[in-house]
Amino acid sequence: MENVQIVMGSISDWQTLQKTAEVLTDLKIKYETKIISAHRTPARLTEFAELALANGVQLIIAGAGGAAHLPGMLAANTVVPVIGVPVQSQTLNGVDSLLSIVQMPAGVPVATMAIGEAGARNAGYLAAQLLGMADPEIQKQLISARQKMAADVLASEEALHH
Ligand code: RP5
Repeated sequence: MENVQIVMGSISDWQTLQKTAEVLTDLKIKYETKIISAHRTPARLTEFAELALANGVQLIIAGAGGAAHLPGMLAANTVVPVIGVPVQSQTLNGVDSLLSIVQMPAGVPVATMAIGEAGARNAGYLAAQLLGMADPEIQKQLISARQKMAADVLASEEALHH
């Protein structure tokens, strides 16, 4: 059974991170959600990350906005892979979030997605692709999701002509 953790910095990030959850659900991958703030609950962040490996966590998907230190600080405290989702902030449109998440020093990577909803959805797909390397059932789900995407494009073109 897979162990994927979706962690967000604030309840206000859920609007974005629920897109990750939807993709994982579509692909029949179980996940847990947590709200852990790098700035408001720093001790909880350290504890969660330090225990992640021992708790069997396989992947952490972390979304935050603004001074988005959550994904990087989780990555700093564990060798479990971290996928980062920059939440679109009000003031700087998420460029602040993106740069806070992507510019990690060598040795402590965060696999950083695009800003906002597309990034949140891709975090789900990337998690599935990584888990799929050791799980043929997940790979099957991914292949049929890709086929559906392609079929939707053709159907949209068809609709254009009518
Ligand atoms: C970050 O600050 C959160 O990830 C969120 O995106 C942003 C704003 O948080 P709230 O003030 O809405 O709780 O910690």
